[in-house]
Amino acid sequence: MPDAQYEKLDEVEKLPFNYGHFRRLLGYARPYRRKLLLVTAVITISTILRLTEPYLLRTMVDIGITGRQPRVITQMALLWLLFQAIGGLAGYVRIRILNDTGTGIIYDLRRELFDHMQWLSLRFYDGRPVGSMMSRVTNDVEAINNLINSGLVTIVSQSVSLIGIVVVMFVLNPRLAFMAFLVVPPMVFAIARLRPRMETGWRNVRKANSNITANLNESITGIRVSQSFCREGENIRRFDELNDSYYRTFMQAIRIEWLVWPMADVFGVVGTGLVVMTGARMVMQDVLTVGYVLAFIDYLWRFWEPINAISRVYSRVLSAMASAERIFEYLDTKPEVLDSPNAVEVDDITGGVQFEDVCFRYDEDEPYVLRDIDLTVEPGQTIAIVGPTGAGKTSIINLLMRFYDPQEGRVLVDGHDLRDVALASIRRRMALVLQESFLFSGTIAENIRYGSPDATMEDVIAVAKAVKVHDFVAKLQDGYEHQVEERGGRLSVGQRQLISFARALLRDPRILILDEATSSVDTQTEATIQEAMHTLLRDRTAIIIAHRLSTIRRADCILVIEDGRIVERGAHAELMASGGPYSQLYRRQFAAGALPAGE
Ligand code: TTP
Ligand code: MG
Repeated sequence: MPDAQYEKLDEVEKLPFNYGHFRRLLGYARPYRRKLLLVTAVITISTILRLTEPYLLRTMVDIGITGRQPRVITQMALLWLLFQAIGGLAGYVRIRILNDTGTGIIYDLRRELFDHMQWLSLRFYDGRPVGSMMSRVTNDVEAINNLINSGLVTIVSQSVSLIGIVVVMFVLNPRLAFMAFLVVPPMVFAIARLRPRMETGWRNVRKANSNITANLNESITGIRVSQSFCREGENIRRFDELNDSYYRTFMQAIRIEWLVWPMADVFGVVGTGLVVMTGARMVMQDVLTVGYVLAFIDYLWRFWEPINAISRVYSRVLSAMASAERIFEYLDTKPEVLDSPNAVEVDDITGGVQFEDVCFRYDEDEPYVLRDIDLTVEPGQTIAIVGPTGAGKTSIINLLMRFYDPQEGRVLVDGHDLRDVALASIRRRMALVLQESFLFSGTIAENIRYGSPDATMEDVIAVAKAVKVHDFVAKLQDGYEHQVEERGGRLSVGQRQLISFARALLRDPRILILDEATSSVDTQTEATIQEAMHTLLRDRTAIIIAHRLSTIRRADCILVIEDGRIVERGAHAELMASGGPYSQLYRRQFAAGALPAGE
């Protein structure tokens, strides 16, 4: 994989915290707002109860101990126990509800993301590593759960705690409180200065993570090629680089926090020192009792806890924000190929296909791969497309399936411009066999039934017989229930292709599109496929990128494509007689012994 495909880490240090994304993220919590309100209430109550502890301590010291009233000591101890018990119960409720909402939000978000990605156009997929896309649906969504599950609790409980403490401290003694909070402004200033770096830091961590997944995916998928070319060392080197980059970005992001926590501690100690000094003097001047000063110092320590906790959670919020940004980027990508608002539903089609002056390129800054393509296929006809590799044959099919829209010209089916009809209603009547057949993990029967879920087992067997794959399947131990591994791993390429034929045939399409793979079959299978093709083509419009002479000869018209243009068209005999590009191609490709027996 060229390194350019990996996500670039940000070098710019200042990127503003995106409140829009934050609000949008909160939107996902909306369906759970009742539960979240309940949690907030529970957390608030237990936090407030905890805040009474220093005051219980004060009462115990000033009234119980100094005033020699043992009953007050017992009362305070019992109260304290009770509050602890309530706190424990609140904790249980909190964990239960939050796990529930957190997982619920993951569920919603993943589903939305997956749904959306199912509709995205191929152009979206063209330029992105699979692993990096996977990473958004897995890791990034997970990071958001982290935010909800632990981030939210911390933020709510610690904010309540913070506000409570500040209020209590000022109520207890404004002068001491003032001393204690002298250190807050410089601290806030320092954190505000560090924030942009923290944000960039966490964004980079997510990117580095996604690069690892992208590399991993490709390494695993391509392991055969890697091993056969002895690229293990090089692969390890590349992975090391990415792994290293993750290590570095993470350390960079976390380094700032190493600064923040001790800094908070230092500020805390200074504040406490000020309070102890002022408090001691006030006790000696009989302005304040010892119990108050003790309670005050206790509150002050508790004051730093939320500050610490919130600054720690802040990094998690930033990390989740980086993830949210990545998720929203996908959600905001509109499918390019989209039904127009007044798209016509097509009931049935007869199967006529037309290309009118079509020009097409995959990317705006790349050259055209198809130029001035004009062609008409009458319903029921078979058209063969031939031409050298890279000529644009598969691209023609990509347009006919409307995987992409052409930049110029029109593609019509039954006289409807593909851009004006409901795509599903047309695709329903078309079937495509790809150049590289793709099977899904599942049984053979499930794979054949992929495009026609309602088909019965009899139908499945009938099409399998028609394309001559039944005998092979019947020989398998578990027959049609045989598990095909991912991408059809346990089947031969030819077997996979036959199953793809069956899958296409079962749909009984009006227009059948075949992108034949040349090399993958032996002569035995070749003969089998020829027979299968015969069945496949009967009574339908067929557009076939053909490498087999038998198919080509049977075609009503042969199109010869070179360099994105149709250079010749006509029936086999005609083209042979004219001695043009086709006859040359024919001689090169078929006459040199590649001709199947009997042709
Ligand atoms: P294809 O249309 O794939 O060429 P082909 O099907 O005639 O070749 P083959 O016989 O080998 O299957 O490609 C035409 C050009 O378009 C080629 O230069 C590659 C480019 N291309 C893309 O840029 N993106 C794509 O997704 C495809 C399919 C092709
Ligand atoms: Mg091709």
